[in-house]
Amino acid sequence: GAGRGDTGGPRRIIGTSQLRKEDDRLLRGDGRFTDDVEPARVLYMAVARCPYPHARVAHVDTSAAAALAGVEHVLTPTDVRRCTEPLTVLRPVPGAPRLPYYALAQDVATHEGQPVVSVVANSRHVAEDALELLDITYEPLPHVVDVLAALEPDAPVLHPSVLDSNLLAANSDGSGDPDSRFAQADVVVEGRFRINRVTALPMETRGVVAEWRPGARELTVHCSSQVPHLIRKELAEILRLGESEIRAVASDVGGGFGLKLGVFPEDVLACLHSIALRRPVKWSEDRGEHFRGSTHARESVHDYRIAADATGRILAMTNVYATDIGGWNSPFGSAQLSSVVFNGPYKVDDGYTERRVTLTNKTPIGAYRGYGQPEVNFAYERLMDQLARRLNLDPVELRARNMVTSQDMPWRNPTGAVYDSGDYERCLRMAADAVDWAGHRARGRAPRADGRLVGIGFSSFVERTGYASARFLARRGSMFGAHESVTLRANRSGGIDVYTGVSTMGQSGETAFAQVVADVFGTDYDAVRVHAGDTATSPLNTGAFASRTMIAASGALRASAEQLAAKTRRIAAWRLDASVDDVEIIGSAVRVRADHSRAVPLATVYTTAITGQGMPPEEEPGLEATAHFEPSDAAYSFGTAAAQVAVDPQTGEFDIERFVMVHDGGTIVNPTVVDGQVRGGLAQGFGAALAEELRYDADSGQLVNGSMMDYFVPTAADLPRVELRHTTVPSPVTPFGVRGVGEVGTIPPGAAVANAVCDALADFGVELSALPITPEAVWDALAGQTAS
Ligand code: SMO
Repeated sequence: GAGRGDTGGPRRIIGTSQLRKEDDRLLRGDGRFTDDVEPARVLYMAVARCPYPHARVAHVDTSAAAALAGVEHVLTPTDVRRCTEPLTVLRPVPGAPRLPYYALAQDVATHEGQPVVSVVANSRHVAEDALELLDITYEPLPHVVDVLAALEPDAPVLHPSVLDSNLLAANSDGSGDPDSRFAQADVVVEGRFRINRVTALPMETRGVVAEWRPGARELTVHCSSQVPHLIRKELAEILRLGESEIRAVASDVGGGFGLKLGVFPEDVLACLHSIALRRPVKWSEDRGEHFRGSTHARESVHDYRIAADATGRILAMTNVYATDIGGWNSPFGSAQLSSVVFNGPYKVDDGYTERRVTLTNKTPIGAYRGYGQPEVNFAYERLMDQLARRLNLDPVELRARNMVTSQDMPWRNPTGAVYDSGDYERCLRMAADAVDWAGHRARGRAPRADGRLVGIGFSSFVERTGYASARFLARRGSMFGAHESVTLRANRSGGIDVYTGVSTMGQSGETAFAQVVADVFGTDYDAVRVHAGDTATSPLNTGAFASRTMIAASGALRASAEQLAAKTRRIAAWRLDASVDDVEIIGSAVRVRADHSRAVPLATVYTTAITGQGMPPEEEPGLEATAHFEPSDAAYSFGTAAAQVAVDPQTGEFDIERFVMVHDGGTIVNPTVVDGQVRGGLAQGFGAALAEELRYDADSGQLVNGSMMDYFVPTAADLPRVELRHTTVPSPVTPFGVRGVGEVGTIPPGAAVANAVCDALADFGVELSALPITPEAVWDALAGQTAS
């Protein structure tokens, strides 16, 4: 509500820790997630999935299932082929052919968990019982689940009608003359780094409620998505409908993390059932389905090299890698940033990356918080420590010597990424001071009384956040652009309603958007209400990913708030018989600057505009503004994390005793929210660094740990305490100087912890090169090594 008293002077709301607007409803259980949507006459869908990693679907007989009491409809591969187009990819891998990926497997399924038949019944139980009555004949085919084995000439080929190997696409990028720099180098460090397959594991699994009203020709699709406007466009294409016939709504989203980008098979199936039945159809993914049917992340094998001179100056860097995409091109393509920022925060002029996007008989890999950056950070930061050891240099000094400096920026890396601004070395020094790096070096490597060895490791990083379509997307076949948009609408209670297509998935958009509007407009934070995630009410936008929301949306929020404020002041000035330049908006009123007794409540101004009664003669009625904004480029968040560990060299067990994260996200809109975003990302980063790994059995091709019993995700009790510090160098390429903060926490934990363990065990010559870093992995690395 609005109507607050005057607070007596201009104040900034940007930069303050306002309480989150989302929390009241979430803490009271009043959130509205997809599974909370329960329309009258709704029916429930269940999906039969291929149990093999690779199989011909030879025969499908649905008659017994269809005959079960309570079953209303069954869809077969043939039905889907007849009435849909293949699933679209929001961000195609450059050079990749389009695969015939339909919502139900056609002829051949290429991973365990791929949907084959779907059934709708009057309850989920009946629908699942019907799955048992399906008669599906599978002819298992040879499979390959290892990303390097999939590239061997004798590997079974997944999509022979389109490709004669499993190489979906090869992409290379770079500049300079790295080969001759390697030839001239005093020292070269290199290694093969294996990155584990993990899952984003949102608390809310995927889900969809589709409701087709034939008379209205309107398909309403509630879904748990980061990108409702893109879902609408994709569904229109896949279902052969017009966009105006589809309304996509994402209310509360219980975590997205990149997984909830794009249309998945079940979204299409629920829509098809609803269109056929003329009744609402609902599907809620269970956790077992989630592990097999929702995209996985990260898995890749990197061959990295760094060339340096005798002083430790980096001469060249290369990253040649195979990245697993699973059985199909996923809804969001493959993570791109392992190539784009392969050099991290270091000044490398000569370098290249070469990526081989590889098909395997596993669940497709899609986007996940970090989008390729945790992977390469692990590799280049492990190599920086190895380079320091080879040259007998302090790893902190080696890093500092090679970092891009604020004088260098804007600085273009070998793939064309332009680092905007920042003081990378300052974050490194702050982290080193925080963990008393100098004291640690001086103390040497003597074990503690309990025999444990103490190590400290660093990870310096950049995170590419946001992007501009001109620089990043042009000519790459992307189905989206780079802009954000909002509509602001004044209401007669004296408040402002904000409409955005960015859904609410934990990133606090409602809070931050309201802060920017209140700040720019001059009204109270409580007077601004944000309505998120409905394509029917919001202007066409892009969505929440790439840590981009504030970078792009704050420009639209500022422009629309300025427009709305200008008209508000014109109307108020006319009513107050004052000049526009002499009035200001403060809190819930507009007043004359020189005489605060001459004021008019905002509710009165808004009512004037909405009724058109008492308006200045030249003004049109209405008080509403829509603005679109595209940032000029990406902004790079940066920082350094430092981990202190104590390792038992007898067992490989280790404790993370301290973890310091020094981070720069530019101008901070809400300090509490930024802390929460960084800590949340770190929690996922620790999970992937220390424990999480989706394992497939090579012989059977089965996912062996696809349940919450077997896939270890850390809880708060399992995580180290994080000491978080911020610097705030404003970005010159974004509104207000903001940088993205959504994904940054996932990047440094793996390298920082691995470097700390290797520091502790330096006398044993241990070099870790795979994630996750488990006690067993440390013990394996110790085996056969003896202290020097
Ligand atoms: S992987 Mo993020 O949602 O761009």
